[in-house]
Parts: sequence; C-alpha cells; structure tokens
Amino acid sequence: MLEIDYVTLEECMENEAELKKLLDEITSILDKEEKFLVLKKDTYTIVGDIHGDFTSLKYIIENTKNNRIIFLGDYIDRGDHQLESIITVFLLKIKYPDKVFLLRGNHEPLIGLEPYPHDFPMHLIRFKDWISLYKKFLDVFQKLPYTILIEDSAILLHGGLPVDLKDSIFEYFEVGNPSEKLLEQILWNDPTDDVDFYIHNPRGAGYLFGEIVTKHALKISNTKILIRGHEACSNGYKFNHGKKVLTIFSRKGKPYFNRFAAFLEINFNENKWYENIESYIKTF
Ligand SMILES: [Mn+2]
Repeated sequence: MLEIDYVTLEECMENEAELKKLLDEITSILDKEEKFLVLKKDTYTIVGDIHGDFTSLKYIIENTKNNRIIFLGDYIDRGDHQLESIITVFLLKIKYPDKVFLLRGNHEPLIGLEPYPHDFPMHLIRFKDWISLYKKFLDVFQKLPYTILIEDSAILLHGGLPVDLKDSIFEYFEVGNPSEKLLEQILWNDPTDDVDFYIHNPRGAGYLFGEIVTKHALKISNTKILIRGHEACSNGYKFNHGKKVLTIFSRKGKPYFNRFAAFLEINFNENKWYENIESYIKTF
C-alpha cells in the first residue's frame, strides 16, 4: 500500500516557494527516467483520467492493494481540485520513484496543442507569481513519459496507437527522439470500431485508429492489449477491437457525470490474465 501526506490548497498557497521546490524535485526525478519505459511483468494498479477529481484519486490510493501504480495522464483541467490532484501524483512519484509512473495526457499539453478546456492556469491565478509557476508546470509536463511497455503483456499510453505502421516497436514509438507528430497521436488518438485502418479525429488532433493498427502494434511488441485513458466511459471502462483495447476512466463529476469510475488492479504474472481481464477491473 502507498502512503502519502496530502497537501491542501491552503498549504500550497502559504508556501509558494515550497511548491516551486517540489516542481524542481519532480523535474530532477523525471530527468533520470526514460520517456518510453519498459517495465517487467508484475502487479500494477492502472489509473485513467483524474481531471481534478481529488476525491476519486484519494479513493484509489487508499483502496488499492498494490504498491505499484501507473497513471495514464490527464491529471488537470475540468475538476474543482486540479492543483491538489497534480501535487498528489507528484508527491507519490517523489516518494516512490521506482513504483509510481506518471504518463503524459493531452491535458499536460504539447506546446501549441492545448486542449479545450484548459482551465488549469485559472487555478493558479490566486498565486502571487502564477505565470512563472505555470511555466514550471509546463516544463514538468514536457518531461513526463509517453508510453510504457509491460514486457510480453501490454502497451500503456494516454490516447492511442500511432497509425504510421513500422516493423519494430522501437522504430514505431520513435524511442529516444519522438517527433511532435508522433506525440500528438499518442496523446490524442482514439480507437474506433467503424473503420479498419484510420480516419480523422473529430477532436481536431490525432486520428481515430482501427483494429488493423491495434493488431499490428500488439504483434510487433509481443503484447496482448492496449490500456489507455482519454475517453469518458459511463461504466468507468470500455473495450474496443475485440477486447484488444481497454479504456479506463477514473474520475466522476462534471461535465460527464458517468455512473461509475474504474481502475485496474492486475497481475500480469497470472496465467490467463488476459482471458480474465474483466475480473481485474474495480469500479466505484
Ligand atoms: Mn485526454
């Protein structure tokens, strides 16, 4: 179980210098981490979009039995407690750098490709030096990893698979030096069951990718499933592409008012984990 001392908004506001120090600390940790991470098969808690829903974030941290946790991005925008949420995941990463992994979402934006709404800066205006604080957050976001490969098991990322097919997984994910175009797709793409290959995305960035893309990526990476966030689900999760894509959505409240939120508690070492994937999904 992961233990954390939560920080309140009032504490952040009283200690603006401390908050900046925390952002420097997370920066130095992320500087040491690869942006395309390869992790061993193990037990993991996997968490989808939080979008400032601090209540759900706390619920997951306090109710998961695992001590390894992967977040799929989108910590900020939309909810009422964005600062508390992002500070909490940063504190977790600082305390457990080898057990907590923070993927980047499209709301931890690429410069020039900000989503709408992007109301996080409004939550910082109450600080004296909010512009430099926001710049510091943007610098941290640039350093978040964009993809996790769980060996022989799963690909984890925020949005979706790139539609430019390549022969090797390292080439496919442009490991070492990903282009802006590739990052846009990883952070913005969504799966579709309506076309086989790909089509433009009504979000205005990235593509909708079909089952051909998923099958190709799983084959070259020797994995069974893509686990991603990025889309609201009324039950907290959904499948696409014949259960080869699992979407996890881990927050509640406005503007979606989904009935349930969900997270995954999975042991990739268990036999037939893939056949029994639904039994690892926890809804609340
Ligand atoms: Mn998203």
